[in-house]
Amino acid sequence: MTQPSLLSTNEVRDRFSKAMSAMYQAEVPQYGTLLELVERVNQETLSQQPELHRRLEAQGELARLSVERHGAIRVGTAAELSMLRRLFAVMGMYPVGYYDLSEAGVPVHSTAFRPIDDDALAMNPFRVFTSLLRLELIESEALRQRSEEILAKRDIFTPGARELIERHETQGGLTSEEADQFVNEALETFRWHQDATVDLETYQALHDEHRLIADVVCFRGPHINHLTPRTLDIDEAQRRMPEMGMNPKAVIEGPPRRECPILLRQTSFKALEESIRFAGDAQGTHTARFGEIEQRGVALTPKGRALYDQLLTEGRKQTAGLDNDAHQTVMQNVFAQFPDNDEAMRREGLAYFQYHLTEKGQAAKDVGSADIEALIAQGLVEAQPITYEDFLPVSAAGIFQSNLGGAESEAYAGNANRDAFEEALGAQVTDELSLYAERENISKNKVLNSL
Ligand code: OOG
Ligand code: NI
Repeated sequence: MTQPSLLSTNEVRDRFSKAMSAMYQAEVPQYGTLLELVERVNQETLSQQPELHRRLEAQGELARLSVERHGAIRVGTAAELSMLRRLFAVMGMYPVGYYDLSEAGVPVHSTAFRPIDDDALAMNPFRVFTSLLRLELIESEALRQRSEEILAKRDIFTPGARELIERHETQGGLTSEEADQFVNEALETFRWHQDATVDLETYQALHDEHRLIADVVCFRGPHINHLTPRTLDIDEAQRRMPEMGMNPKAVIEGPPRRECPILLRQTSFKALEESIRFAGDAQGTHTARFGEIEQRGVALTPKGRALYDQLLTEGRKQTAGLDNDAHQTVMQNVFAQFPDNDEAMRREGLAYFQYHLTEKGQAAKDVGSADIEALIAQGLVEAQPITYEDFLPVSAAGIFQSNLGGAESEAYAGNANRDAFEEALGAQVTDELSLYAERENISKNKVLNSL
């Protein structure tokens, strides 16, 4: 008998991310409006900036632009987190990076499940920012216990999803038909539930401790709380949000607008108030789901990141309470210290680049030089910025806060615990910086070997 042919994990992820987007558009119609806005702004930006168009096309970024998005979920137990790790592996998504949000007053720590290889990222870079609630940080012993009991009773995965995850693991993949079943079953985990699993009183008690605790503990599953398309001009998209009926958060998070974008800029429309039926039939509301947009730039080296963190801290001291325009002006002044051209960032070792042969380089043979700078100067080699594929803890905290409606609180600060997170996950998280460094090195060696 011939072996059934197995689908690539990239294909499974692509199907899943599209199904997830369709589900979220049906659940949160404003997300559909946001996609329209981003699509329109992206088309306009590309036609106004032919050079950007050319560069994105050459880097293979254009093809993925319309499918590119990230989502976020929050779970309550180690068992849920480690099963999610296995679920995401079916789609070629692996835990990258450790984010401590306790620093910003949110009692969670997080990772991003995402593809890693160049090919996988080029096809569909779908990422899911995944947070684990840290019950150990909750002050009230009674509430902590109550939360643990409630969480112990739920299973956020369907039996079908569990079975197909195991099949993927033993078979080394899924057939096309199994993949479609998997997408349907896995989607159930991320679906919104209008019915809470607890009564209104319990919800209120948890909510009063921290809104996020109620969000994680009181429902059958970790509903996807936002999906985020990638825009090429976040300032323009933010400006137009109100025209299209969306209420944007006060400021765009991250670095200011630049000629050569770095890392990640993000903004969101505020979470919607949704009606909920609580156990015992009481009606109430819950606010959790929102929409976000992001603009991505080049990944920074540890040196670049240190400079970013330093300037961000300086900027934040001056921006408290400012509106977006004033906030961006302050940030632009502060970030004037960060070189704003690719060449300078590369030479100063601030950002990661991928090296390619130019057409001239492809025609050249046995150049016999191992000096990348000389090869660039001769027009044989070109360096292209590597896009940042990860997240930023301070920005993530800003996104959390604007949607939790709370002021920042220091109650949980200083509690990074990567070991505990990895133990819950059942695996180590990959260090994101080592991935960029590796991609840069591989491309450099490939270019040098071929000349
Ligand atoms: C996650 C917030 C973080 C981002 O883009 O930084 C995030 C959450 O609210 O669960 O998605
Ligand atoms: Ni997000």
